[in-house]
Amino acid sequence: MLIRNKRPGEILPSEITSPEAFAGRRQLLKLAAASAAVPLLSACGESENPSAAEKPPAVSKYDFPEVLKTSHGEGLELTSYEHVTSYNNFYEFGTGKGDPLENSGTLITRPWNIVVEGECERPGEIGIEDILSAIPQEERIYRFRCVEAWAMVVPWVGFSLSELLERFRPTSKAKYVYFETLFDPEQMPGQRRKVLEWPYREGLRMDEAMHPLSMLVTGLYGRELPNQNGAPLRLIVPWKYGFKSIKSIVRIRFVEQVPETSWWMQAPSEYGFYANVNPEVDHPRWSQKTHRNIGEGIFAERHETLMFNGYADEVAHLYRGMDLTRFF
Ligand SMILES: Nc1nc2c(c(=O)[nH]1)N[C@H]1C(S)=C(S)[C@@H](COP(=O)(O)O)O[C@H]1N2
Ligand SMILES: [Mo]
Repeated sequence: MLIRNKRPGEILPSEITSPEAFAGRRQLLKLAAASAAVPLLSACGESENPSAAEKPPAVSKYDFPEVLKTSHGEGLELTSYEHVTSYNNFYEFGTGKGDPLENSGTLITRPWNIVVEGECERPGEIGIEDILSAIPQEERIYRFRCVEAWAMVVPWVGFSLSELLERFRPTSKAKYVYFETLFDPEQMPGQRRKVLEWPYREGLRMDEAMHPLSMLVTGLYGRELPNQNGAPLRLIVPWKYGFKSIKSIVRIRFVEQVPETSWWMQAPSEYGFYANVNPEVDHPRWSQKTHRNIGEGIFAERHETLMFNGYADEVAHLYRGMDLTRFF
């Protein structure tokens, strides 16, 4: 059974997975298995290619050779795989940008279950393997902008958050969605020190969560999501600062009241609940008008940051009438 609901049998696998999706997934696994042999053959040719080190690792069972590619992000220059996976914020593995790559090998991502609870008709639990087989994966090139004024352009693999949430039938009382990262100081050595209140917590207003651009991510560059980027499942909300994009999610809760979220709790004058990318509202300690792209070097020309990170046409209506200097 794909979703282990509290009332067994309420959602049948056939209800949530089309036969096409099942067949498609099997096809993907076959393709992945076939290409798993390729690295052996091509390994000898690798020395001819000086950029080999910048390439993603060999295909694994969880890679996505056949994702549907959306037209989003066309014309944007991608940040290299190497930069996306080596310059990270993931305080569970240390506060330095290189720490997550170095320290996240201890995170065990299979099996991995996500509890979905709160104001919904069908609370339950779902495993990452069931998510991968039941929900078609897409590649979407999104800009990603950290509140620290650096940015990346990444070909994320995943699906709209709404696809998962709808399966649990949120009620009309569900005004916000709350997310939690795994808490396990054995696997996440950064949690042995209280640099943040663990577990890492985030939240979205319900209409933000149901917006098609809000994405649950399972991979990048067509490959399984590396641990340092939030394996096996993380959020990406492309019009918000990066801290909203919570990694390694184990709990999702529909709630009536605005939830407490990690950086907002930590420093409410610096990090708001909304955290929409907004060049007009500066962080109290630095400007948000421009950013640099990771990989271009610290002396490269800075780029002008766009309202809602360039996604204003899609999302500005969510905030009509709101004072965005107050609700930052
Ligand atoms: N659990 C958890 N999620 C997190 C963080 C974190 O420290 N812990 N850092 C956030 C911040 S500040 C940013 S900018 C992004 C970084 O994502 P990336 O490393 O994939 O670029 O993850 C966000 N999600
Ligand atoms: Mo960030």
